[in-house]
Amino acid sequence: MADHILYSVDSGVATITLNRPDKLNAPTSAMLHDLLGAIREADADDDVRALLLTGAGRAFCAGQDLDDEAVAPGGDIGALLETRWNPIIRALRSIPKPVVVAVNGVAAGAGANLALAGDVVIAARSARFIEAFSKIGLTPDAGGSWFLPRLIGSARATALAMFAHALSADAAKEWGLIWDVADDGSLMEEAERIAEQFASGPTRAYAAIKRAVDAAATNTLDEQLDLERDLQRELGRSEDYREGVAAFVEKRPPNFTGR
Ligand code: LHQ
Repeated sequence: MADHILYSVDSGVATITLNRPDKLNAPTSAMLHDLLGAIREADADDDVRALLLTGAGRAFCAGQDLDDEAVAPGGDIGALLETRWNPIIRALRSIPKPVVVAVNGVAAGAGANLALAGDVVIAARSARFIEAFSKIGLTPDAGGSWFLPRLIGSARATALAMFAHALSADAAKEWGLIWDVADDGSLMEEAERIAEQFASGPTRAYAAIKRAVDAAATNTLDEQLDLERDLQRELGRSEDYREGVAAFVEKRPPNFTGR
């Protein structure tokens, strides 16, 4: 993995950092390839029980590198979505571990939607979210047209995408686009605290939560009740459920192992 994606594991947390700060972490095709590799590495490592995704420098991610020849006007830019962005979004939604995103600065275009693919998104107060696509004659991709209406409703989703306005971190929180805002100086400390908390939590329950919440987008109530039954049946046989109940009865904090 080249140094445009930084990867480290500590205290059960895999931290993935987009590292092309001079271009506001706008990923090239090669960088996207390595980002997917990092997510897969975190998925495969049993010692990793939470992911933390962030950016180096003053931006989180300014979206697709518009200088990349793969997105030259007139070409098949859908191919880059198919081979690079979409597998990343799918991987973040399907990895059975919580994904914390620390939005340390501007998140634009596919970079904004990459952030929204996380489970718990926390932004620095100075960060901005820009669904910048229509400024260059495009429509939200990287899952944006799915995440936005679910998170903030179709009226706000449509206007945000059509105006391509910058949305402040505070407004993003107020609208329900993200979980929380932190002062710039304490963002990483706060995001690491959350990721470490998740890394010692009931991993399988977290995986079930993300599956159930995503499935609710398309399921009927009947289908969702069936899914909840199935997920709960599996969790009921887990070591963490046994430990959780024992800890409750013994009035002590649980020691979850993710099994
Ligand atoms: C960039 C970029 C960038 C290259 C800043 N590319 N260099 C499309 C096609 C196909 C498949 C996949 O999906 C997509 C969807 C997309 O994501 S399309 C791209 C959507 N993103 C944008 O349209 C945002 C473009 N960037 C901006 O509007 C601004 O840079 C923002 C508002 C993010 C930040 O503005 P400033 O703080 O004023 O910074 P800056 O514009 O001066 O940028 C700093 C440098 O980063 C600069 O390079 P330079 O060599 O001149 O210092 C920019 O050219 C470079 N950069 N975004 N997406």
